[in-house]
Amino acid sequence: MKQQDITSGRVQKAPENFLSKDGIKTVFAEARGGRRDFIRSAFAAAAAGAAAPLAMAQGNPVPPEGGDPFILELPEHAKGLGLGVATDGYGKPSKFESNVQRRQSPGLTQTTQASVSFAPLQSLFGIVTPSGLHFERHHQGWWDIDPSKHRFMVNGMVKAAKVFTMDEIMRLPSVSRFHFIECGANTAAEWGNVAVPTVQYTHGMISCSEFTGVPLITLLELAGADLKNGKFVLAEGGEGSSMTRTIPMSLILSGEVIVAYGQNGEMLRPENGYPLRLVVPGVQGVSWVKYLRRVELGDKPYATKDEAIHYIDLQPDGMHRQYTNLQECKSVVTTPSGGQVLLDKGFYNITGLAWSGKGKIRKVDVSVDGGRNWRPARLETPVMSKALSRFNIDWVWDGKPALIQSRATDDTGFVQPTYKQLRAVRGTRSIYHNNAIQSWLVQENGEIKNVQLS
Ligand SMILES: Nc1nc2c(c(=O)[nH]1)N[C@H]1C(S)=C(S)[C@@H](COP(=O)(O)O)O[C@H]1N2
Ligand SMILES: [Mo]
Repeated sequence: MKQQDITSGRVQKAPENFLSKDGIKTVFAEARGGRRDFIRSAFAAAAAGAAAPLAMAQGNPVPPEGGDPFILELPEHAKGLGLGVATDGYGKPSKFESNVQRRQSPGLTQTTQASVSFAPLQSLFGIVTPSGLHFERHHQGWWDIDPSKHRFMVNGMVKAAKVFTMDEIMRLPSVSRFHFIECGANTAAEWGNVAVPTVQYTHGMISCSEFTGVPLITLLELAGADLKNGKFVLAEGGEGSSMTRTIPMSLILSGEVIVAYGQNGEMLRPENGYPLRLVVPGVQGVSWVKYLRRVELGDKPYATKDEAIHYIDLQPDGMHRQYTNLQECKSVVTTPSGGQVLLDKGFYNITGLAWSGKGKIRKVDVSVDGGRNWRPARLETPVMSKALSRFNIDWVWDGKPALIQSRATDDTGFVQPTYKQLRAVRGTRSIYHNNAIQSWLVQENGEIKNVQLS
């Protein structure tokens, strides 16, 4: 049976019971008043709580009436002996976090061997995607390749073709850098209309890691590459998908393109290309060739299948745009977001992610009234080039319907467009490269829905 691909853009309605079944519903702690009140009452509660176990330890087991037993009574873990060190040697998340998972989108036909999994953005903090939650996109399945048998070849316009073992690559000077990777098809289904209910499925084909490896320029130089006449590099993956992409030399000469073996302090995960993948900062995911086995230096673009017929954008005039390289400036509020529920009026931290394939995020504005008024969010530091940036902003919900949006601006001055602005330029028949402003509707009952404003 042919696997349904994200690229078809066909969508299904999410099953009615989808949210609760999926364990996505997030419930917020009750909090009243503004930020200062909120913080003050939080401190007061903590101070009251701190005294209690001491009092109990001194032989006063009677909790004051109405007190919270979870702070007043000594729990099992305060009395017994905890576990010894984990014997399997590799730590796992708490069992109470088992709903934080990569998932198949309900907007795509469900298959037994799925080819896309989405990262649970609604559950993540900061900018680093834990490696086990990194989104996945496999054109021909994934493999766990024996690194001792993996080879990397540089050929084409070079003095002599050169083959590297992993050991040879890993003794070369390395760099470590934080970058996002976004599939060109991220947010694809939303071109038509609202397609999926949660941020995991609207935006979950993005992840951010610290990658470690050798700049591709170093490996080209070692092979005696003709850097004057070589204009493009063909990158080729080692598994059966014939994943080949053209990378312009301009990106490689800057030293930004990395032949990476490391991800978040350890070797790449097999799903993400172990033992070697290309890191092409700012460029759509498809160019980040996994299981990288060869680069060829040439003097013109290669027009491979994945750039001639895939990852192209049908323009309003009927022409196709090919070789879309940079992922343009984009952002999304990850909490509160679709599928979550606000339990009560009062203070909430609105948080989200912003990124640009062209460089750093300069600012993120947030609106809670569908774009009529905007306030600048706080950007967490450091703000890094072609990496995710985390933003936060205070909000006091008055219990009335609210439309939450974020709008990012990058350091080139590019401002993330509305759907109206994007469609005015790109038309409506695109699949890839949707960077429009996302809207979340907070309803009076606290439930949050994915909506599009026309
Ligand atoms: N060899 C190989 N490289 C590949 C792919 C693939 O299927 N095979 N998929 C590409 C696509 S379309 C994307 S979006 C990213 C996904 O990387 P990830 O699975 O690590 O998230 O890898 C790219 N590199
Ligand atoms: Mo992709």
